[in-house]
Amino acid sequence: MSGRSIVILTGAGISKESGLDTFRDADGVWGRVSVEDVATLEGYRRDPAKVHAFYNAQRRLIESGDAPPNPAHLALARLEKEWPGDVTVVTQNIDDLHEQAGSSHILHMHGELRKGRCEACEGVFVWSGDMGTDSRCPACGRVGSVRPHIVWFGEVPLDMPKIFELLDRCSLFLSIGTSGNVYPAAGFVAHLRGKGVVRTVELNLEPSRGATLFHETIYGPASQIVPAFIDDLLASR
Ligand code: BV8
Repeated sequence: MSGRSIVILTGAGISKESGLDTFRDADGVWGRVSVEDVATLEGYRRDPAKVHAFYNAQRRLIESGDAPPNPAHLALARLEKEWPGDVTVVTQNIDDLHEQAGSSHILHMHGELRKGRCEACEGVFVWSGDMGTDSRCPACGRVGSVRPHIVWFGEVPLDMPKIFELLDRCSLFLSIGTSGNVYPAAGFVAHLRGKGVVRTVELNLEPSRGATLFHETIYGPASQIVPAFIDDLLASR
């Protein structure tokens, strides 16, 4: 199996032990705020200030350093460095904990908290600090057209052609910290079942909606089960 490429899908569960809330757990985000209000274009059009405030609070938290990468993020960065083949993290997460941990081959299919996008010139740019309806686009200078570079429900995820190209040539697919509720990410494992040659492994706190589709499943806190799995994988290379 050595020298073959690996694709790793991550979700909010990998960042939970870093202090970032998941979405659908009992103490999750969607229990406190309405998806329609803050994670849809319609909600943004209805009340942009509310949506900016929602993401500004999350951006402040990751910029504060109070939510550092945990051993699961660090283990994936180690795998990228030591595995004799390509390792790509395809994350649903909008935080930058994979980057902070040292991973460099990362695709943020749902966008990034630390980027903004201009609805006028379509420029995408790094953004730190709060964003608001009075923010100016650093590319075209317009005020009021800057939005979070985040994929809301009903919007097209980023890098899909690249993601499917990587899935179609990988020999190992890991799914870490995701409940398998959101498509198209939740459909990746089903896409791979027809491929035969791919080993698929779910590493999560509890079975996801797609658990039965995986060849192997390992349950427990990511900061414990992911480093252990990566150690075994590297020992077997
Ligand atoms: C699209 C950005 C078309 C905002 C997000 C097919 C069927 C049904 C519906 C659809 C479908 N196709 C499309 C849809 C509609 C929709 C969808 O999937 N709806 C669902 C809810 C039914 N999808 C879309 O609209 C997508 N767009 O499909 O366009 C298209 C498709 C393909 C190609 C071209 C075009 C856009 C979806 C993106 C929406 N934006 N986020 C923000 O982040 O604020 S989604 C949001 O959910 C986050 O990105 C989050 O990451 C993602 C998934 O959630 P999870 O990460 O899994 O988090 P969750 O809380 O659910 O689970 C956490 C897990 O961790 C749990 O299992 C828990 O047990 C575990 N855990 C907890 N603690 C730990 C742990 N694990 C390990 N250790 C721990 N310590």
